[in-house]
This record gives sequence, C-alpha cells and structure tokens, in this order.
Amino acid sequence: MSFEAIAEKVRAGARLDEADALALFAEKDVLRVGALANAVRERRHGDRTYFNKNLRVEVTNVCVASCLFCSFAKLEEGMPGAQTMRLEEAWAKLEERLSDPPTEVHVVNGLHPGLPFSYYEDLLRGFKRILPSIHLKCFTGVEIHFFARHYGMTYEDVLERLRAAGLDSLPGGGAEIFHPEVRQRISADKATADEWLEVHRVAHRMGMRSNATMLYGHVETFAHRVDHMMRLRALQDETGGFQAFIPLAFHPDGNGMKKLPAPTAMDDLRTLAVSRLVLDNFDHVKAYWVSLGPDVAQVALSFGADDVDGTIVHETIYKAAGRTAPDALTTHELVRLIREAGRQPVERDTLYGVVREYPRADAPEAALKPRERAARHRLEVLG
Ligand code: V47
Repeated sequence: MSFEAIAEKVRAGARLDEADALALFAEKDVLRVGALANAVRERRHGDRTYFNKNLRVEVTNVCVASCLFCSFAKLEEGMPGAQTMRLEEAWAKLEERLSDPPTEVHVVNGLHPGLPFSYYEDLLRGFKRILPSIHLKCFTGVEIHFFARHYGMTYEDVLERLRAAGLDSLPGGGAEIFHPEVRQRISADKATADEWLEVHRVAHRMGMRSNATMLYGHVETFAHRVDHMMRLRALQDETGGFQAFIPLAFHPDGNGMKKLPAPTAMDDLRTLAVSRLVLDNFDHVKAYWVSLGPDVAQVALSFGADDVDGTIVHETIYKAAGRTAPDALTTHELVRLIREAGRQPVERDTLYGVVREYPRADAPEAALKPRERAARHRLEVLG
C-alpha cells in the first residue's frame, strides 16, 4: 500500500495492519512518517506532554538469567560487581528525596535465586511506611513469572501478596522482542512471550495497570518489531490495562552484543512514530530520555511521543550499558526540554492524574532577551 493510502487510513481512524506497519518502517522519508504520528499524537493529547517525579531503585543485580543484551546482571552473589541492597539501603533512597518527594518508585531487579519472598514484601511495605502516598510501580512481568516459579505460586497469588504489601502497578520491562526467533537468541532462559503477556493479562484482570516495552536495534528485523506491537495491541484489545508503550533503544557497551552498533536517532524516531500509528489502543507512547538521550527524546515529542518518563535520579541498567545521558534530570530541566519542543509540560502521577500543569512557552528561550530569560528561570526555580 502507498504511503498516501496508509495516511488516508490513519486520517479516517482505521486500524493499520502488519503490511502497513512494515511499509512505514520501509518508507524512505522518515519525516513523513513522523508527521503522521504527530497528527495522531496531537489528536489525542494536543500539546500536552507528560512527565513525573520518580525514583528508580534496582535493589539487586544478581540474576539467574543470561540475556545477551544485559550489562547489569551478575550471575551469583559474591561475583565482582554483584550487589544486593539491604532493605534499609533501598528505603534510604526514598528517605533522601523527602524534601521534594517523588510520586513514584520504579523498581526493576535481577532474578535473584537466594532471597525469601518476604524480602520483596518488606521492601514495598517499607516504602509505603516512609511515604504512604507513594505509587509503587515494581517488578517486570519477567520478575513476577520468576517469583511464581521460584516460590511455587500462581501469578495471581504473587500479585495478590505483593499488592497486599503495597504494589500498585507493573512497569513494562522484560518484554524485549516477543518473536521466538529473536527471544531464543537474546533471552532464552526467562519468561517467554506468552508468559510475559499472561502476567500482564492477570494483572489487568485484577485491576492493576501496567506498561509495555520493546527493546529494539540489535538482531531483530522490522518484521519482529511489528509482530511485537501486534501482540501487545491484541492483549490491549482484550484487557485495556496498558497505559504506555515504551520503545527502548539498545545500548551495546559491556554485554553479549557489544559488537553491534546502537540504533541511530532516525531509527529511534521512526520506531516511536510507527508505534504511535500501530498501537491505536494505547493512550501513551513514551520517549524514555535515559535510553534516547534528552536531545532525541525532545525531538521525539514531534514524532508521536507524549511522555518523557521522569526525573529518575538513580538508574543503573543503562549506566552499565554505556549510556551518555545524565543520571537525573530536575523537574526544571524536564519542563524546559518539553517547552522548548513547543509543548505544554504536565506533571502527572503514575496513573496519569494531573499533578501540575505548566504553561506552554510563548517563545523559545533563546528568543528572549537575557533579562526576560533570567526572570523566567527565577520564577521556575521558585516554582
Ligand atoms: O527490561 C536492559 C532494558 C529494561 C539494556 O514501565 C536494555 O514506565 C537497552 O523496562 N540496552 C528495564 N535496554 C527498563 C524498563 C523501563 C524503562 C522506563 C520506563 C518503564 C516503564 C520501563 O531495560 C529491561 C530491558 O528491556 N535493557 N539492558 C541495554 N543494554
């Protein structure tokens, strides 16, 4: 099908099929694809661009899985670089932030074979004790599957027990690429695609929301990416429980695919745009600035993305894989990044409730006279 015919489908609100998605990946003019995705993004959200004040905590990098793309995991406790936080250390990460508290703690871990299940329950209870209003977005579908197998429970039992301890929603990690041709090569010894999807199906049935990711830019083809999106779209049709889709750009340093180059900015932008167009039943597409870098994330706000994730502060998975993006962005920096993209910053909570709406910038900062610029900064710093 021609680009024009696909664009016509999008304008009419019709659903794209696999062939359309592949044609968009093959389209030479990425700006055309981006403009189409941008139209969908603006139809849904106008200029509104979401971020949150969040804190990332990775309590253990000990992991029995051996994913080819991972630079973070250590196979066993006691190996150089292996780290498991004492609960007090994990809680301290939140305590340190109480003067300007986050609204979310996002936890992703390795699959540790030696911890009792109560460690995870206590972890959640401790965060809630410190800050009862905090939203706990913790443990990927892969971790939930591991807990079920390792501690001999059903997905439902695991999720019920964690929810009783304070779990509010699931992050989107661990999805990687669903297609077995790729999954077998890059992460054969953890939850399969069907298992990952089933964990999210069960969570949604229990009324829990979740996100979905896709790790791209390594050994997969465009067809594998499209297959991945189609499986997510099908589950979303069934449950409606996903909030955001987050394409994750592969970082090659220090892992089993270190000879591969990282995806380029154009691939990043195209992938975001195609996902906005294909995932017509997802409310949000996130440009995760840690993986894209703040610069590409900013441009992505005109290629279909309406969210940039949050302030983060403490992230080690991409750090181990050679990210050049900073450790954290302040609220002020995120607001500036969004405004300079011509968008309206909206601080949200994890479930997309509005925390604070910022005005849209009337002019790029560089166009302001130095005195005006200084005044604007003073106002923003003062909040
Ligand atoms: O599951 C690991 C990925 C994920 C590498 O739900 C890598 O809001 C690139 O899932 N290069 C964890 N990616 C992060 C994650 C996430 C991030 C932001 C927001 C949300 C959300 C979820 O990071 C892992 C894996 O797919 N990852 N190693 C690497 N070398």
